[in-house]
Amino acid sequence: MSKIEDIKLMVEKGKTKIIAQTVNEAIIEGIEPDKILKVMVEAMDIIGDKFSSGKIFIPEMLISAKTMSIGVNMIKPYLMSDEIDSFGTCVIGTVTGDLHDIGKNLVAMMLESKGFNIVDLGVDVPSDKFIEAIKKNKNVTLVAVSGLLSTTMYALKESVQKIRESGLDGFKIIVGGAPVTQEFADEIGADGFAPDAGSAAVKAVELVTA
Ligand code: B1M
Repeated sequence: MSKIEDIKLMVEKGKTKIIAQTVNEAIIEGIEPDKILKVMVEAMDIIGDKFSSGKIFIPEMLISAKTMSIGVNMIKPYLMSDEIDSFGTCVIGTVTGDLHDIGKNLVAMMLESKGFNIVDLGVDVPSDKFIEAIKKNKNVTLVAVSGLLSTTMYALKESVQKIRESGLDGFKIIVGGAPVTQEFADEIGADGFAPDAGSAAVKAVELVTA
């Protein structure tokens, strides 16, 4: 089995102890970090499908998520670019009621690589915490809100609404996450939407430089 297939299987099986070494070996062999990220995301999709069909349960999902996070940390230095433009501060978090953070972490990483200073509020973030962070931090140009569950899409809507109602300005709001679409982002009044971490970074720069 090839190294890349090994990595996919390790994320799927939750091999937390050996993933770092295998990813490192893959990088040394010259496998593109983008390719490593791609197979890890594919493994998480398999995990999601297995969960949906009752073949695995929460603990297995958690251990796969932990394995992927270790793998992402290993490739992080290779995904970061040397761009030095500063686009100000981005306040980022996953909405209230939602504990998924891998996608949000990837978005934060890509934004940082573009030159945003990142204030990561973590997961399960209520709208008032976003507002507090916008007030507390200097030069907030972007607020990035992630939501992974259909049931937390309402929280995304509420977050955008509450941030707008706070009367604070000078920043753009970008939303994303598996159930989110451009149509939904428009409907809830977000300034931007992106389907994945790479395009989120491109969209973010476009929004703050418009
Ligand atoms: Co959960 N979970 N989970 N889970 N989980 C999903 C999302 C699910 C699709 C699985 C399934 O049933 N097939 C399903 C949601 C169904 C739905 O609502 N439509 C689901 C469910 C149901 C649940 C629970 C409700 C299960 C339960 O308790 N019965 C529960 C909810 C807990 C809660 O949040 N309150 C739950 C719990 C968990 C764990 C905690 C066990 C764990 C998360 C651990 C962690 O994140 N640290 C987990 C996991 C691992 C998953 C799957 C398997 C993987 C998620 C992931 O990390 N994907 C997931 C199935 C799947 O995704 N196929 C699933 C990889 C990641 C890179 O992709 O997060 O989509 P993603 O991020 C992408 C894009 O969406 C986008 O860019 C990212 C990278 O390209 N993106 C943005 C994300 N945020 C963005 C923000 C942007 C722009 C783009 O701008 C701001």
